[in-house]
Amino acid sequence: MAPGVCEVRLDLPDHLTKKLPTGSGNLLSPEKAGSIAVKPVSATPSEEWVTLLADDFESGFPGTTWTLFYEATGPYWDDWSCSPGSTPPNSVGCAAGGDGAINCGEDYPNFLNTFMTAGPFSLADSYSTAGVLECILNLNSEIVIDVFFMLVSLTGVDDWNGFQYSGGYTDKHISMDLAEVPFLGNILNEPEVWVSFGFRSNGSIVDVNGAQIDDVILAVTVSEPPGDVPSLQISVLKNPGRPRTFQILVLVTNGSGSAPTVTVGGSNVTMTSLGQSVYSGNYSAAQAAMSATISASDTNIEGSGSAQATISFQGMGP
Ligand SMILES: [Ca+2]
Ligand SMILES: [Ca+2]
Ligand SMILES: [Ca+2]
Repeated sequence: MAPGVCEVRLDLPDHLTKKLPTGSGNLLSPEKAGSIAVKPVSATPSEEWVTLLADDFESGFPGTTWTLFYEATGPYWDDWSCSPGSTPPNSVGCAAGGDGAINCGEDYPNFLNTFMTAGPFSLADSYSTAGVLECILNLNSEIVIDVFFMLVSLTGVDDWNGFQYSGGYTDKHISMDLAEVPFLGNILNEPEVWVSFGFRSNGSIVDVNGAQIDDVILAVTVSEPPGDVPSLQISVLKNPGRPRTFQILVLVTNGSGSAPTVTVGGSNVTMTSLGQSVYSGNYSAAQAAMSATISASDTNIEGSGSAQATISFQGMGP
């Protein structure tokens, strides 16, 4: 990750003022959203993408899409004309609306605490193998202290997870991989997903404009379901120098897309992707152990698959 970016998990404080979007039933079905001819920047031409949310902020804000959260009477996220972005003239700025709203070129205030959220969006209608949340970010903020957030939640109320940014960014394309969301992991195929963008400042030192975003896109690829449960194959590489330390390799066919769950004698082993549906993790057995049983499992839309393997240390001596 770039400097000034880190993973974050937070709840929205209960005391914030909440302003609901106009209208009701703001769930955009893929059919409805499919008329928006926008693909994520990271899409390759061969993939079929379904856009669940695409907002260039040229049709009013917060409209029927966004719920606003903010301290007392503001300021809060609102549309304005400031940085050109990729779809001028409008973006949304973190202090562009409400009491104490700033104009383009002015400093954001201390103690700003405002979020814009949208959802729920269903990622479960199609079998999704990839998905992204993206936007264009312009940011000037006190480094580390005053931060912009890009978040997702499975409840829409709390447990927001994602990334925080601080410092300076100009027309920066940022994205979150929905198969690897911080703290949540793979959220593809979740039936309800909310997205949020936020900004917070502390009691001293501010900068010009704060955070502005444009061209928010939430999109997933669609493909045929796997048709079968995952199947897993375990291989073990022993370390000749330390015979009870071994590397576990798991090949997953029809997998969920995230790392399989692997345990040895009930202890979890952290698995990382080596690509090509192969995952790797290391385990050290106790010196007295005569054998170790490895269990691996994974779950896709069709169900779960698992595999077991037992390796023996007999005859190795202490
Ligand atoms: Ca507005
Ligand atoms: Ca725009
Ligand atoms: Ca500050």
